[in-house]
Amino acid sequence: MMEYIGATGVPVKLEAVPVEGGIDFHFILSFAIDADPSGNTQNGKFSPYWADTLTPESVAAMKKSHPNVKALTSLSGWSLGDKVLRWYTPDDTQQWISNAFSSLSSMAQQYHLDGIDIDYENFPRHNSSFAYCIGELITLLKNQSVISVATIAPYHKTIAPYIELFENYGDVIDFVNYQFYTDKVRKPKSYVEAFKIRAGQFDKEKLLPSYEVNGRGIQGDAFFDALSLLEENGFGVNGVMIFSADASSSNDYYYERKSQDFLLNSTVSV
Ligand SMILES: *[C@@H]1O[C@H](CO)[C@@H](O)[C@H](O)[C@H]1NC(C)=O
Ligand SMILES: *[C@@H]1O[C@H](CO)[C@@H](O)[C@H](O)[C@H]1NC(C)=O
Ligand SMILES: CC(=O)N[C@H]1CO[C@H](CO)[C@@H](O)[C@@H]1O
Repeated sequence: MMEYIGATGVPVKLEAVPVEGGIDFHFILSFAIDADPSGNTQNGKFSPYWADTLTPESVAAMKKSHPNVKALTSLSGWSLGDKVLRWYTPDDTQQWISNAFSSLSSMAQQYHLDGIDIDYENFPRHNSSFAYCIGELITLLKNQSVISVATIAPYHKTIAPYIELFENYGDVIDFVNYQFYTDKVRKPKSYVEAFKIRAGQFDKEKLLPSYEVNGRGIQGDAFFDALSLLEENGFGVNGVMIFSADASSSNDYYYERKSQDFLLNSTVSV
């Protein structure tokens, strides 16, 4: 499981989210941003901007009570306040990588993080530094055993830079949290078609179906019909990404419960 949490500012709590044993459950603290509170970029120095209810102590407690829980932070996201965030080409890529490595290492230690997710959503025209900087950053964080998990979160408009990243650094990328809800497919059959397309662009074993709670794309139990249809079409459902816990508290985490049920059922059936 992949669960984004903390992006909207509501006082969401990790322990409110139902977590089953037997599945790796990744909480993705949203977001760590290379910017000061006014949105000025900091040359790779990332700071935490998730809900302040998600404290280091609460992460430690959740991991202690649920050994299958892992904590990640997602880099960037769409915006900070009313400022839209974008990838920018650092003047000195080595300095950017080094600053990102140090700031994320401190954050990982403070918040007991196991990994990072990459969620840059806007790119300049000349974007070739993205794959290099992010790929080298993940490689270094893994090599120095700061993190053990790395995921990426492309959507239909950001496919090109993420494909470049995946082609060059796919070995260090564990899962693709593709935002299927941005493809606006609402029926199980078209969901499977969309999955096929993205599976061809990334790696079908690493690609996870995703769901936006109270959001865009497929909604309600049709999502679970889509998961079954994926399996019937020979796509193993190796996990589910949900955006986000902030919205799920209003429906008692229905999609988290049912997704874990689905994953446990399919594990049993293998
Ligand atoms: C880190 O990189 C060095 C040099 O390439 C390599 O020898 C070492 O095995 C790597 N360690 C890990 C944990 O990947
Ligand atoms: C999991 O399996 C049980 C027992 O067969 C079934 O009742 C339930 O609907 C399944 N859950 C999902 C989400 O498929
Ligand atoms: C290297 C890379 O990712 N280049 C892309 C930059 O963005 C344009 C569209 O905005 C793509 O067409 C390029 O492939």
